[in-house]
Amino acid sequence: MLQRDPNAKHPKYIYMNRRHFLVKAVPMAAGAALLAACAPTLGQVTSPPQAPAGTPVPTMAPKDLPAALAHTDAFSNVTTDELGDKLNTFEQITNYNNYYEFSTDKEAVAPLAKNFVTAPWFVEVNGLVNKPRTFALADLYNSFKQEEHVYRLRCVEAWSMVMPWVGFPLSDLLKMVEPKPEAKFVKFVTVFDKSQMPNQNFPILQWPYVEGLRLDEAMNNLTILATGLYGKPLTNQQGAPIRLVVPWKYGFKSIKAINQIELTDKAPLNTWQEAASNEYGFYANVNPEVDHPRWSQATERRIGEIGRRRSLMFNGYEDQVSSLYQGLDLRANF
Ligand SMILES: Nc1nc2c(c(=O)[nH]1)N[C@H]1C(S)=C(S)[C@@H](COP(=O)(O)O)O[C@H]1N2
Ligand SMILES: [Mo]
Repeated sequence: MLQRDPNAKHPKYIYMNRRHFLVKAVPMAAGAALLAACAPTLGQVTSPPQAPAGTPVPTMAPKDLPAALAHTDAFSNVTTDELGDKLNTFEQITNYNNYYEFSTDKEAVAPLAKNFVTAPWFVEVNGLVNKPRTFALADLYNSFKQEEHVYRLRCVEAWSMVMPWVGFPLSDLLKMVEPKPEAKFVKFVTVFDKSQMPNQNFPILQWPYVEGLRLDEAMNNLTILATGLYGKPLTNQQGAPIRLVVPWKYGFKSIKAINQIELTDKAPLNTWQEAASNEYGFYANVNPEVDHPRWSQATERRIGEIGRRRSLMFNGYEDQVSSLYQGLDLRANF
């Protein structure tokens, strides 16, 4: 399995698990089949949702986001977050990315994702809802008010940035599809497109990338679907055309390039949990008191700063989210 190494510029691959070792050793097509066979819960191969028959092809391309934002306060020219921390620059944010579908080298993601085609794009929302619906990107731009949300992003590898996202509360979308009473979790899936995402041809992680939230976490005001950054449409390396941002959780929860959202009654097995369940859990709340088995989570490196700063409980969003976890053992539910 792939192990993260927070100190390495180029992460190391350490194959410790026999199943993954075998997968790596066999030819690609067979490897993919073996992976699917070994993991029936996640092995289901999905292709990008197509437009339902009769749906007009959307005319709005990602470059038209600025038009959709014309009547909103898309970028307010703020320079800090609510704690007074300076925003990271557009250049910093878009040239240091975790996006394993393209590369495990953070600085190689941007050039490799440059030509990723994001139009047309559809997001299928289904599962335990009264009104399942496939949204074209233009529907998502136009149906929901796009606003600026300045959030800190804290990676599980102990680096962080401050980012001015553009997006809308996930709760707006969920209310529209009407979750059924049995719905307790939300599962998110990244597009599966081996022709465009080179590493999806290799068993580095289990593809497509999957994430999950409890429904109440998904409904929290802080949880957004992001469509832009610094008042512009998302760049490909940031997860264009639409990605999740959950600022009080480690960055791996903020799944990129989403094309499926499913309401479920069981906690989805997220990709990093599947890769190493002793190291990455379902909750992944930022918690300086619970270390990663291989490194401390007490401090972090803010990109652009010298030295380290102390990490904050729930990444500094304790007031807004601690009530979600009342009575939960945060050490056991890491
Ligand atoms: N599909 C997908 N989503 C992903 C990842 C990934 O590899 N694939 N990496 C995650 C991790 S570990 C982090 S820290 C954030 C990084 O987001 P950024 O590149 O916009 O800073 O994206 C998350 N979302
Ligand atoms: Mo991360």
